[in-house]
Amino acid sequence: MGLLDGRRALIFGVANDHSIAWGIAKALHDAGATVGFSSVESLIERRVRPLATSLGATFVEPCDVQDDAQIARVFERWREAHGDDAGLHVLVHALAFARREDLEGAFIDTSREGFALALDVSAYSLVALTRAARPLLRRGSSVMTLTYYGAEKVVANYNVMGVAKAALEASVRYLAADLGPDGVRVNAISAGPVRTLAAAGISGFKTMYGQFADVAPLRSNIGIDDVGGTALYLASDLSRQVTGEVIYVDGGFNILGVPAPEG
Ligand code: NAD
Ligand code: 0WE
Repeated sequence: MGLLDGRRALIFGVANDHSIAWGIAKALHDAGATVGFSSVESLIERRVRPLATSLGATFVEPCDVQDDAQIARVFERWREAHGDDAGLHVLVHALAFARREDLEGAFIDTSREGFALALDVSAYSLVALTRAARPLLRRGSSVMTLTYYGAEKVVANYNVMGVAKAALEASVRYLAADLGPDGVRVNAISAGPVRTLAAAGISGFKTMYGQFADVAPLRSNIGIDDVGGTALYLASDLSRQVTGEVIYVDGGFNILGVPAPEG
């Protein structure tokens, strides 16, 4: 008996087995959910398919979230695969993108194109995916996304991604208000730093990652299975009256103000 027996989840954002989306997929699958995956075309056969197969998943479809036609196609394929009446109980949005040049140097130098790209892929895509999924969502369905503390406070180099995550978190609240009357919940998980592909090569990430474990109240880094646990809570009826929230999986880092004096 699992918390998600008989439920179907569609997960966007698996790139490899370090992805936060993969930690979430494992947790939902372990709780009894049927999981399906969508990712960018280039990752599907080599990266996503083998991982999907290991969870017994057969639904694996490409989608670049910048393309409305590709978004529409994923949900058409979902209907073909599961039937017109088959609901989607859990929608996981775990993707983001900004130009690398916009994740270094000063935020003030962000170009119009770089700003639009980051906001389109990292924030608008949640709105577009949720709207496309809406006919499949049922009373009790749960939509979730991934965010980061740089939405709220300045984190060096996070720059335009911080602005995109602020838009994403606000979008969670507006979507929660739109879908609440249908019994559909929308929430965000604000994760501490994780060594994923999206963190690779970020200048200063390694130092920040190490310092995080020194100062976070729980004195440890977080992992994708930790995010999976909170995702399972958000996917299940355990969180049935929780919507529009940002839930932190960060060892308490976000509560800190002035650090304790040395010694
Ligand atoms: P990841 O690189 O494993 O995943 C990012 C995913 O975004 C990849 O699968 C990539 O293919 C996908 N993506 C990028 N552009 C896309 C597009 N146009 N269409 C479809 N998919 C696209 O990295 P991750 O760290 O697991 O990131 C997942 C989410 O978690 C992101 O929203 C990220 O901002 C967030 N997050 C990450 C951390 C961290 O420290 N790694 C912390 C907090 C939140
Ligand atoms: O949301 C993120 C990372 C998102 C991301 C990462 C990349 C790297 C490769 C978006 N776009 C790109 N584009 C690329 O070309 N995180 C929360 C991880 C992260 O990224 C940082 C961080 C942290 C933490 C960037 C600067 C400072 C801290």
